[in-house]
Amino acid sequence: MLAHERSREIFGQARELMPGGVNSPVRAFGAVGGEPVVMARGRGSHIWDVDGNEYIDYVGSWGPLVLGHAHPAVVDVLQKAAARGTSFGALTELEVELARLVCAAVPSIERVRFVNSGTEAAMSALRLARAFTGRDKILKFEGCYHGHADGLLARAGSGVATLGLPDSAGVPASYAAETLLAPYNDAGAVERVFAAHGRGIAAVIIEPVAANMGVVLPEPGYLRFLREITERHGTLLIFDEVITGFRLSLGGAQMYFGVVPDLTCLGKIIGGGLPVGAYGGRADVMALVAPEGAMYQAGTLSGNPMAMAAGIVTLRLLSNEGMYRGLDAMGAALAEGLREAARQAEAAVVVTQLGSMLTVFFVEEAPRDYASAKRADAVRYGRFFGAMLEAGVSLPPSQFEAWFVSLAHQQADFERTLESAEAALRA
Ligand code: KE4
Repeated sequence: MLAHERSREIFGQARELMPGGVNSPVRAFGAVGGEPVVMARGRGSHIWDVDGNEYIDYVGSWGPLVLGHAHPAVVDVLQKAAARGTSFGALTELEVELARLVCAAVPSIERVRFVNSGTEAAMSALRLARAFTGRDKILKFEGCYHGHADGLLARAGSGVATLGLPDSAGVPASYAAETLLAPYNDAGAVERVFAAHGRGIAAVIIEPVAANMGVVLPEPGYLRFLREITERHGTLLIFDEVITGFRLSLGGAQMYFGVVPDLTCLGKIIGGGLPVGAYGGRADVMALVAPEGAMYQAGTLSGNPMAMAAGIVTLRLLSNEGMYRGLDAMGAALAEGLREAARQAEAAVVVTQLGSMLTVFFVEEAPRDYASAKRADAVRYGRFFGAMLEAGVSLPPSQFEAWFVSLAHQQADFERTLESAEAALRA
């Protein structure tokens, strides 16, 4: 058994000071049982907890660390940026540089605004869509998570799904009433929503590859269908690429699938591990954003030099030839290895994977939406999680999240992961 005395001591203090002892619910291990492990440092594909235990890490800070922990180039630019001053509340050249990289890479983005989280990006994109169309309703999909803005917590994924919360307390019914819902991958349901509300829908927002109910892929033609039905109704299509942006390709899921939305939300990777978010898209839509237009959105640390510097070096490294081929190959090999481990252990699991993100579902067949994902046996996932942690492999503490492979992961990591997975699945 790994020693966790120091973790236990620190978590005890944390619980007295912060709700659940954490600053984001999923970190509390509520869905997998036991007490959270307190982490101390990371390097490459490995992290160490406060008791000195070492883990192969597949959480990757929930997506940002596609280069791995403490990448030397990222640490170097951050040290230099900090020494020049961490924030000015004024335009800096770094914002221009990161904006140029984002606009050049993401097909839908002609103009971009940086904010400090994915939540802010999605919240602002929806306000912008309402400003542009003059309409109030939005359509989101069950099991998708777009951050914790009031109107977006209806049957959300991620921590809301993990904790089995119906939605969130504190959201006025009037806000929730403006949010329409449909199951993922169900074109008929979307047709019916538009038949009932068509001209009143400002935006459809979707994770083009769902990752907050576990990784669930869009069925062939589904994204194209959403592009067409929104165009027909003058509704804006918003891709929430906070996870998939710069994860699935330099142009995200929209480049991978060849479907271009009107607006895109970004986060995670573009900040290189620092707090960041962004929303961007058609120039005529972005022209409504203050101070150019009448849709207000602001932020003290928006575009701050530290996040910009880390984002720039990260995107530059990702734009090198072969980076995504490498990430995709590792993701596919790990997924196939996990399927083989499950066959050897005669365990009923399904591994869904795209690029360097995957989920091990404790179900009989691959989920296609939230209802089918929720059939997964979260208790068995919890036991699997605990056995893997004990073996020195850190997985997301929820059945409804994604594993992330980074460019820092090595063959030795995968071998140890697969051995541990077969043993854990046998048990
Ligand atoms: P943040 O506000 O957490 O930066 O981004 C919200 C968000 C928006 N859109 C998508 C598709 C997201 O996945 C997220 C945040 N993801 C979760 C886990 N999948 C962050 C982890 C957490 O909540 O602790």
